[in-house]
Amino acid sequence: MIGGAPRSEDAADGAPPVVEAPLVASVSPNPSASTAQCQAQCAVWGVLNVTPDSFSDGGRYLDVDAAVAHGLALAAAGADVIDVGGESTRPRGATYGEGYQDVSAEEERARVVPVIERLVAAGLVVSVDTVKAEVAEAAIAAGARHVNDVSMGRSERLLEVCARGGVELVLMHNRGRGEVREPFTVYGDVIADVRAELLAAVDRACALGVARERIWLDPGLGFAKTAAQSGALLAATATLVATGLPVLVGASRKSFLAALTTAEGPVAPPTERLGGSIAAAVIAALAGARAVRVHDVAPTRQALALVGALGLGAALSSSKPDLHTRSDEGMRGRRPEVEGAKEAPWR
Ligand code: PMM
Repeated sequence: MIGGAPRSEDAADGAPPVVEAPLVASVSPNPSASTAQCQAQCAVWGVLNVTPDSFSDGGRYLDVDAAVAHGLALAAAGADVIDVGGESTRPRGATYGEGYQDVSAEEERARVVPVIERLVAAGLVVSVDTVKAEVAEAAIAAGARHVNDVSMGRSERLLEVCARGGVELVLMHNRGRGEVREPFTVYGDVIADVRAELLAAVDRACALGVARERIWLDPGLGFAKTAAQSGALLAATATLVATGLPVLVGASRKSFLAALTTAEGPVAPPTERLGGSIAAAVIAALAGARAVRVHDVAPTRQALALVGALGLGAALSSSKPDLHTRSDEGMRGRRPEVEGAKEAPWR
């Protein structure tokens, strides 16, 4: 059964135990694939939302003990990084109605810091999913090694905190607060525009002291994008990989997976989108993504192990870095302008 209980407790379903790392194939079906190439190159980030209202798991891990237990279970299922978030990013609009609830920095910090401290103490690699400098700073002090910023670097203070902390920074493409409506969803060419806006954010981050080699790109599937736009971006993952920066893709359980695969009638709820989620992770890995952010770690891990075992994925992608080609010049250091859009209220 998909959904219901956290996937990391899948063994309770009677499923055979998932073979964990090392993800090195004992056979090499692709004769040109070396042992190194058979190593799975796509890491798995497990989602841990310490929120009452996230779209797929809201309210389940608000309690510190429950959150820590789930983080440990995600790691046991094979997650390389646990991404801890204390504020829902659920976009407002037709799909999720009211969407996110604003959370003060104090409240968000109180939700995530005790969880991060305990996961770090247990030896796990932790990311904090936040747009707030104060939360990022406290999370880094608690041992977080990555800051996952779904506002694409809107807060200069957060970028400075990341620079000082020397952490890895994920810049996720976004506009407004991810509302899936015009003007946010208006693109000339969604793939080129997302790439250009991300690279402009990279420049802003670097100008504030973040080391370029610590920056990751994320297309921000489901944020300020229609289902078709998210699908197009997923299919074009290689375009971001070609920038030479590591790419993280978060498609897990998102509504576009259901929308693009449902001809008529109601779409599947988040917990019934496992097939699409795994397909999306494999598509991203085959295109060279370096990590996928998922709820269902064990089955994703197995799917990516197959990609690695066949010698496919990032190890075989031979794309040359094309960061800052001339066409990006105009975007450097600028924030993307979305006509008619008010400055979004990220704090
Ligand atoms: N999606 C969500 C939250 N944080 N972070 C990154 N980097 N990429 C994503 O696609 C992303 C994210 C929303 O999903 P959730 O509510 O299940 O956490």
